[in-house]
Amino acid sequence: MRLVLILMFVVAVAFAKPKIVVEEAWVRAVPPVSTMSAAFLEIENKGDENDTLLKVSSPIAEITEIHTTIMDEGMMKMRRLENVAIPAGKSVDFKPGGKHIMLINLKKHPKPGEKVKLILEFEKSGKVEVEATVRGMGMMEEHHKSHH
Ligand SMILES: [Cu+2]
Repeated sequence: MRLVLILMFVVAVAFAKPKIVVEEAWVRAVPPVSTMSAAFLEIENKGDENDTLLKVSSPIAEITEIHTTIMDEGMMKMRRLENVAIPAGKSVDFKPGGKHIMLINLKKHPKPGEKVKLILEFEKSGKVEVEATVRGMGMMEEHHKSHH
């Protein structure tokens, strides 16, 4: 009987964990003169425990920072975030005009159609690697036009 209880406890602990799923990852294509770009994605936690995104890195950038966009006296400004909470059962969007992954001091310029590797590091889930698709500016403009 005791063994059964112990086993049940072990199983319960094993199941109580975050389950991170990264979707819709893309990187903005930039002209060769630009030293920076940004990556956008959607992080979903399908598990039953909270997790936290601690850092992101990419082979194409020397420095990678997590940013959010804020309005300060009518001006759009970017602010660096130390980490981002990914609560259990919730998804967090990184999209233009909001949170994004800043790729600073580009070693390689992302061209439309290419794949860029992003390595996300979570407090509990550890490292999660994703392949982000590079999208061109033209595609961005078309996307904006469709809203007007
Ligand atoms: Cu930024």
